[in-house]
Amino acid sequence: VDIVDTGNTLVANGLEARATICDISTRLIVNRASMKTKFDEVNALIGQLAIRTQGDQALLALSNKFDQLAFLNAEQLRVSHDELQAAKARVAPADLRALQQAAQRIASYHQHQIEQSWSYVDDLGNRLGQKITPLERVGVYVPGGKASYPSSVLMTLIPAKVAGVGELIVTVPTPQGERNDLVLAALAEAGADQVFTVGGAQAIGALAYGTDMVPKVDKIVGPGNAYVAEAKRQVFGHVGIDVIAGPSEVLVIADGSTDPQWAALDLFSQAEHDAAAQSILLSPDSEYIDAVAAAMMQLLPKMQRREIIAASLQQRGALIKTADMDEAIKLANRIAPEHLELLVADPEPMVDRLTHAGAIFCGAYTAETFGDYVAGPSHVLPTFGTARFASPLGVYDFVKRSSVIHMSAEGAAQLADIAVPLATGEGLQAHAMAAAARAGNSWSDDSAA
Ligand code: HSO
Ligand code: ZN
Repeated sequence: VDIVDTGNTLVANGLEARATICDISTRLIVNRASMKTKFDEVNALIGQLAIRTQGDQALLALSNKFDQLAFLNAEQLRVSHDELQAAKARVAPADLRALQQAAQRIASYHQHQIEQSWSYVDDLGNRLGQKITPLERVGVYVPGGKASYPSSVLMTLIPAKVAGVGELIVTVPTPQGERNDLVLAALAEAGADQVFTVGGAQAIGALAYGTDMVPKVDKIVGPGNAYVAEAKRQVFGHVGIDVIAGPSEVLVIADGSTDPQWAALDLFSQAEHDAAAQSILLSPDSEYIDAVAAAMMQLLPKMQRREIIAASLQQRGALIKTADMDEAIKLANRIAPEHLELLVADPEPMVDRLTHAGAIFCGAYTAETFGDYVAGPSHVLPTFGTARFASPLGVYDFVKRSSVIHMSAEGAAQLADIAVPLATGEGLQAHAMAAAARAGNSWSDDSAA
């Protein structure tokens, strides 16, 4: 698809960060980073060849290999509760307080998501209901290395805790054996039950199938790289999973009323995560677009992660002039972004019209950063257009529902009249007889006819 470039401005020209300014949307829609699948490699690691057959032996060997460790036995991959507490004690008090305050707010938000069991009695005296049960054991994958975020620990474990999950098993890779105190402190704070310094597909395999050391879980949640995503896809069905995560994205819709620097910083916030991350601005106001572009140019050289920001903007960024706000809304729905920022004077009426977005950030003061850390909702969100069918990670991901049916004598008598012909129509005689018996009727071939 062609890029229609207005040619008048290129963002940060000369600073190697040219987000294209264009009139149409097609480019960015096709320009999402590809989701590479690693089917064969992952299948070999977790499949018949390794974790499933050799368990902890394979886990140890693969962790030593991929994370450059030199452990002699698998138990060394475990992080004890004492170690978690020790890490917490090493964290600067101000940082610990920030973690705890964020944790508080995340917990409060998720309290609102708690779903209650319910039941009602119908006019025949039958009780019908739905019972909510938390999952017994959940595995949480915490990314390691350059994307090791204590905030993500809170954003995954706290919704699970609020849901009442019985046991939380966490895996976090530690390349070169480097354990991140803030991550461990967040794990202590959020109440992880068992923690293993294991990553990649092997971590997912261990959680899904269990080893002597790592307990088998019922569901695996949390973001990870392409190997982790593929591994989750492969174990799905044997265990539950949340979503297959792709690179992070922000789409900003602006009417020109917000300080262009604020918009520039929000676009940078997403870009600084990863060269594959995507930041897009939509605005009907071309002067505003130029002002944001100018702000980006001015800010970029001062950014510590300017290389990553520049790479992300160059590959996937775009500042797009739309005909009007309506077109911006239509495009946003088509893109179904992970994060949608409305830097507009009156955001509320727009929210109703936005159907596909992981999280919607309303108004000039709502930097995505607040959502990333402290507002309350989980920052684990559907990426890659999956907001068309998926939701943010939430309490509902950590519970399941059971239907509950309690028939009364009268209900059985009445509903047998419906069940018997349906069962008979399906050729299932025992079904028909089981219902007829409750109605005090002996089932006969006549009633079937
Ligand atoms: N924006 C990221 C989450 C994050 N930001 C973690 C900072 N730390 C993906 O939603
Ligand atoms: Zn972020």
